[in-house]
Amino acid sequence: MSITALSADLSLELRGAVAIVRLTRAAKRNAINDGLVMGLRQAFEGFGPDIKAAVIAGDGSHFSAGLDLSELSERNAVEGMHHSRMWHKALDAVQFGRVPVVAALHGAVVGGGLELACAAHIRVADESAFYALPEGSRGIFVGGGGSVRVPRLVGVARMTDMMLTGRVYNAQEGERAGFAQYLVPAGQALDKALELAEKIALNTQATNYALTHVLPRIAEQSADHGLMTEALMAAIAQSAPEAKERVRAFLEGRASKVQKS
Ligand code: 1HE
Repeated sequence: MSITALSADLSLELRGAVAIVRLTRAAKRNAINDGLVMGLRQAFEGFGPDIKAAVIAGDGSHFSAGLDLSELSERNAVEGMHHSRMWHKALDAVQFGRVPVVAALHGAVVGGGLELACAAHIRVADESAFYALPEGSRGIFVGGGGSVRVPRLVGVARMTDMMLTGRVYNAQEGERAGFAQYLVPAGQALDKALELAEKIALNTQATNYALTHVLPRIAEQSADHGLMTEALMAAIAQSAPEAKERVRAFLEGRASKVQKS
């Protein structure tokens, strides 16, 4: 295990094949300033082939309070465009990087913090988590990919309501709505996220690639194109020697069965 401070506000810990990226700006509730955005991009673009899955988490009592509002007032419109595009590149590095990413959520998951969480592939929340898009009441709009990713997770109507009315979803409501795929007791989100990441790290490279890079593209395609892309990906995945060995292991009674949960 090794922990590296990537900056004053971000750390990287390696646990075998799993990387844990932590926001370490608890005093400011992990509000995301420009340095943090760029640090996130660097961290997720920097994984080598030994890293097979990642977890993103926040120190302190909240996952993230979103955009660092103290930096907002200094930008004109064009700078605002560049700023938003900088977030897009960073969160694309999370979503379309080398590895599946599990977000461990607790406390505030709001604004840009929610946008970051939505760039992960799986979200695990503990009972303290709450979700909001306070941009609406601050007179601004999402800029970190939220208008693309949030509706894909929970629907346009929910996002519109959250931004127009300031509605806050608690942890239970958030899980029902689809923000989180797992809901665990307070304080257990990171452990659960790590457990999932360790499982994910054991998948074949092709499976993890298909799920993180190909499935979201298929979801954007017409049914006809989607089915063709699916067939191509299925053929690639099943032709890999690791896939053949895994199927053989099952047929020879060497692999686990699917167990009722
Ligand atoms: C901040 C920020 C921030 C806290 N930028 N400094 N996001 C928001 O509108 C959410 C704003 N934050 C909050 O509603 C609350 O801080 C929390 C519910 C998240 C946490 O409350 P609490 O009581 O635990 O902490 P606090 O006392 O409000 O904040 C502690 C410190 O963090 C305080 O600074 P201090 O110097 O007085 O100690 C706060 O000012 C500071 N802080 N949140 C800057 N967001 C890509 S576009 C995305 C657009 C958005 O994300 S807009 C939504 C922004």
